[in-house]
Amino acid sequence: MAKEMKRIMVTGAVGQIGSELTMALRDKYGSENVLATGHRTQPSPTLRDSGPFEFINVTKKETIDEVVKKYNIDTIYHMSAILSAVGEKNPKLAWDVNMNGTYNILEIALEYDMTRIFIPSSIAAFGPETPLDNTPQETILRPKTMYGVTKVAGELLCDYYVKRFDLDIRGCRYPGIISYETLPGGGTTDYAVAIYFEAVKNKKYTCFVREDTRLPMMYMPDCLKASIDLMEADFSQLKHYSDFNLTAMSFSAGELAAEIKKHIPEFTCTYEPDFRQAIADSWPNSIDDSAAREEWGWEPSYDLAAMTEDMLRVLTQRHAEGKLNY
Ligand code: AKB
Repeated sequence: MAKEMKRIMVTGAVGQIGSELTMALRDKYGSENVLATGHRTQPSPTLRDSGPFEFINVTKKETIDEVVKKYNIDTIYHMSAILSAVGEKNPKLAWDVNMNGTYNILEIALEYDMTRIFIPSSIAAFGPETPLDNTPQETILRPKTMYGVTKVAGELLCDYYVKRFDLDIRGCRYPGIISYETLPGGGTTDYAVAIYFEAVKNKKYTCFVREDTRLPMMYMPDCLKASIDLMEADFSQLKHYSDFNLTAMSFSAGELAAEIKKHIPEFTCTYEPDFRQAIADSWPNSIDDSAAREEWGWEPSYDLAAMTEDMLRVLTQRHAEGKLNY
């Protein structure tokens, strides 16, 4: 009989995914049962006032230990990470936060005999030798970024703790995540978020990857659904644990700009690739996520058209009210 998730902690709760995931978990499991934790960035008033919040440093195990004890935590969503672009600028920091942070979370999970742990991976686990189209679940994992290296090592470490220590750990390879609430910090897929904000604000955008750059992507509501559904799945039915391929759509930067233009005809996009082009080129065009569909019933709701309509509806309204924080 699976143990219940009663007291949840989210690390990286001030980040792009963590901030919205915390609110979704508070809605589902009760605000007082979901502890949001961040490093240095101040939480938004919504995050801070809707439930408990603490500052921790995932590279310092004693700071995790303290809040786990204080709040009697039995479940962790470990969302804090240094993303691909920042990781290339500061590989040492990426290793420290992503590897030592993950190791500390796993050791804490072991010490406190935790119910369940979620540790996401990313399409960054793949590399240029991986088949780029419809990338299979089981495939070559030879990333060329430090972020990717830590994601592959993280997947292996999680599987080790499942097999060796009987822990319940789950995770998926997130594609680029698009959202309007909290801006992403330092990833390669950030252009697919920035383009919407710039289109609404300035009617033009200079994209840092080429027009034909195609990557797997997902809208935030699907990302939240996937993260919560995977944690709710029957562990005994899973054949994979922490490395599920996951996707909702794939589009090129040019196709994204064309979709926005359908709503904002005067919008123009120019392309000035920088160092992030090489990272994008080393990642898949599209993903085969049939293992996630078969093992825990994954099915996305948003495609490019539906996501664009929703993103522009919200951002346009915020802009009109003078509330577009960008
Ligand atoms: C990044 O671009 O680094 C992230 C990711 C795909 O994991 N958004």
